[in-house]
Amino acid sequence: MALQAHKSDVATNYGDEQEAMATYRRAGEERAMTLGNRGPIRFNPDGSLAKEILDAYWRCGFYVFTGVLGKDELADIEADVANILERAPVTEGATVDIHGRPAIAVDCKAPTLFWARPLSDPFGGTDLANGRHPARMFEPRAAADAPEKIVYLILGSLQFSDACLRVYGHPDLLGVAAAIHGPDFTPFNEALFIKQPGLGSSVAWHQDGVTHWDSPDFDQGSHGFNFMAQLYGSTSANGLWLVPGTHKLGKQDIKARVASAGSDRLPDAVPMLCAPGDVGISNRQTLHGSFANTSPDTRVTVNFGFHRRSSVLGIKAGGVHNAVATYDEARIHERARLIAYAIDARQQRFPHEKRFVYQPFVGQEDNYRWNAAARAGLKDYNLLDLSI
Ligand SMILES: O=C(O)CCC(=O)C(=O)O
Repeated sequence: MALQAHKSDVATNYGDEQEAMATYRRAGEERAMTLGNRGPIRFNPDGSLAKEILDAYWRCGFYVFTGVLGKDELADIEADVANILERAPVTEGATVDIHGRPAIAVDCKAPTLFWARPLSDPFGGTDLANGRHPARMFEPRAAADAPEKIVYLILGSLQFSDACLRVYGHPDLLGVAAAIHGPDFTPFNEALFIKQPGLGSSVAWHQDGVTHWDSPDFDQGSHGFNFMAQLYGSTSANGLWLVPGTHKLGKQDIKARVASAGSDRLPDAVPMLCAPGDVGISNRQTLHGSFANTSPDTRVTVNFGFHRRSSVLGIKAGGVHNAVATYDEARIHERARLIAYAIDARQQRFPHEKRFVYQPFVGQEDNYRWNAAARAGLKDYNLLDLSI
């Protein structure tokens, strides 16, 4: 499977819903631009994150940081994603890639490659992932010559891409994580979402998080956030949509929202609009989803999340991304070594950039130098994802 050119002239559209979708997208784009939740990452002289950014993030449940990744870094990511897709099994269940070589990830124990029929909704209305995607999305018809199945999601993605690992170690993004979750923030998981033109499947409306909804100390930050770095940008047609403010409201009745809308076009949702190199941040409790990509534009999202330590330490969790376990300090530290490696990998590639100081690993940096042995040690690292 190859990464399609950034722009393609796909001949798909949204079928019977084409007109309604076009109107919905235009209205959503207008609403998105009035929210006041986008701009460059800005820190105060004392290193704290600009208050307007924090306020807007907590008000809306998401924010778009503009211009975070430069051209060189985007080129690195593009090359890695193309390489991953070229090394993917030629079809689901195959053990070789398109060139007959042993395919990537077939020997992984942890979940990695997720396949779906082109333009389908693989999760909506199923019990998968704790049944958290209760309503099915509209499934437009794919072109007759489309492949039977495509890879649309890759978990444990840092073991396959140094470029994604380096994004994970970005000093300003880690600074944002520390501002939101405190300096001892912890990892969640990492993924690549790949929405190819005329193929990319939908992600049905959902809220992430399984553990804290009924907790007595539940609050708007209980389940952490995801960064969403955009290789080619994201549009109202291929990008994530979110319902602002829902991260504060507890578990939403998604079926009822869809029923009252009369379709999967939730009326108060807005798209996360990004240029190449922009990085969205989305509170995992915010109601969100994305539509099948019938547009000519590819979306590749380098997705990675963080938690505050108190949301994971001592918590019995799992079942969505890996085995059920109670998370102790040792488990968190072992999983957080990815942050230490990422910081070092980034420093090697961008030596003039300020190196982020990750508080839980201060003094241990020499044990986490990025090299071939460290890379080999990342195999199946996502068995330890902190999945709350
Ligand atoms: O990027 C997408 O389309 C879906 C992302 C998502 O659902 C998530 O990160 O939880």
